Amino acid sequence: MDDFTPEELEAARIIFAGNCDFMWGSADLQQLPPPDFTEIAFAGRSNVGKSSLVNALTGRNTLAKTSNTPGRTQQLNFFNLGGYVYLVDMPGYGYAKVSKEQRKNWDKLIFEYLRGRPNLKSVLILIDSRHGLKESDIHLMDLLDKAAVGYRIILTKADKSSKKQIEEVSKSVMDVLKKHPAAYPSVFVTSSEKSTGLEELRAMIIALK
Ligand SMILES: Nc1nc2c(ncn2[C@@H]2O[C@H](COP(=O)(O)OP(=O)(O)O)[C@@H](O)[C@H]2O)c(=O)[nH]1
Ligand SMILES: [Mg+2]
Repeated sequence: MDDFTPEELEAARIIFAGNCDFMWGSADLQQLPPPDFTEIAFAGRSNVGKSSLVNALTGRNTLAKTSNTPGRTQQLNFFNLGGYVYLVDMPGYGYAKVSKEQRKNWDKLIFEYLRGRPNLKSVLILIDSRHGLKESDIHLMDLLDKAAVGYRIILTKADKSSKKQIEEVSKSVMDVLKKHPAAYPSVFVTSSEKSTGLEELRAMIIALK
């Protein structure tokens, strides 16, 4: 994990405690909000905890809709954090019960968004700390390498895994990251449930800005 000074942590805490409003939901690329601020996108498989992490970071339980049913968020949801940053809750992937047609639409929407968004600073790829990287995660990493958009790996649901499991998953993720040019070579461990790693993640998002 990255190191931050107490001042950086406090500044980030204040920003995240301020306004954060749902701005926009886009199911196609003709309707993106103007690229006025730096954007940080939350990507990952369905059910990995994207919406929960957006909520936990902003301290709002119902800002992003969470769900027990995988595959619910089908659009790009933009949240305006304090007029500084857009947080983007992305539609999940890797859910088995979608049609080929839906999968193709997802790929197209995501790839075009990733390639064409000038203010997109970084993509946070969320990985379940119990399961590690799956093929669909590697597919996204390849897309991001191609689009030359930087990304980082965030492990989620740390409260559900043992320390040993987290160490093993982190190590195997790091081995894969070394082969990916647009990846930042570090792994962040979080739990939205127990607020683990959230202070540092807030500071990291502000530092990326
Ligand atoms: N134990 C635990 N469960 C979590 C955590 N984050 C999310 N979940 C649960 O995982 C499920 C999917 O979360 P959601 O945020 O909707 O995932 P998304 O599809 O990636 O947006 C929900 O039932 C959440 O309550 C976490 O940190 N710990
Ligand atoms: Mg979601």
